[in-house]
Amino acid sequence: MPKQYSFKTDKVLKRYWEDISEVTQYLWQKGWAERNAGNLSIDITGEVAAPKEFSQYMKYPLQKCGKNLAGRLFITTITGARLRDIAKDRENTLLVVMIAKDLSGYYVLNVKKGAAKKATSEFPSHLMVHGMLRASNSPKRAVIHTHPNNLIALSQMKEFKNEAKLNAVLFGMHPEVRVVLPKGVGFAPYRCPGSLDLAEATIGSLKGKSITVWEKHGVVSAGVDIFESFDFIDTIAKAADIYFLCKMAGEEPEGLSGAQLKEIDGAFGNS
Ligand code: 2HA
Ligand code: ZN
Repeated sequence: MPKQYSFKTDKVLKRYWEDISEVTQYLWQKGWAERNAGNLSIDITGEVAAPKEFSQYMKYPLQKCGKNLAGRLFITTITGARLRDIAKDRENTLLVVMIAKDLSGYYVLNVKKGAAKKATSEFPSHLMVHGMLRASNSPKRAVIHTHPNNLIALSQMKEFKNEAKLNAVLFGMHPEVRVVLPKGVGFAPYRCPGSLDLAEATIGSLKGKSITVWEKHGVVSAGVDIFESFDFIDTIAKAADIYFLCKMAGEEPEGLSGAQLKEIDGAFGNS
């Protein structure tokens, strides 16, 4: 492994690995990361030096990538890697990649040339989200995709397959949803995993928000760091859990009233 970008020897990268290990263990323990499910990316541009010469690195083509990502560096999960393995095997689960200046592809900086290790299958979605974040000068740099059971279940139900109804049920189940995510969640209609279509549906639904639900598939969350990104998911997953706990008890949850939500907005300064 090229030494400069090692998650073992580089202090900055090691620190990221520690944080990523912690959060991916949570995802696994929550039951949201079966097999190789889920993936993540963090924009680390400026935190580790970019290489000047690229001949020693493997390059993979990119279908589509925003101009504002040219030359930027990211940590991403490797396609097919198990999130639960990151804590014990950083070298076969995480990549450091740099987007080529001409956007023709991305270089893999931490793996020997020839070792076929590509970025996550959902890289198109991750890149589009990062492009959108940079375009709006957002401080957010950490994107997580995972499969929270009860949010996926909600997105399977006719009743909740639109943004307004999904937000209404989630806001109603717990006051923290309104506190933590006053703009609510997005809703991206079903598209094939890994596709550019899904990436476009993702940014279409994520505008102005921190998290979106992929119909019948999972969520994509963007936070200032991986912990915030996780917290957004955890907050709405709890709301979905509460909804189903009531249903399993044979009851229809009452939900918070409009007046109660308004009161929260006033108390927490939500605009
Ligand atoms: O990384 O979750 O959506 C595997 C997936 C694809
Ligand atoms: Zn997925």
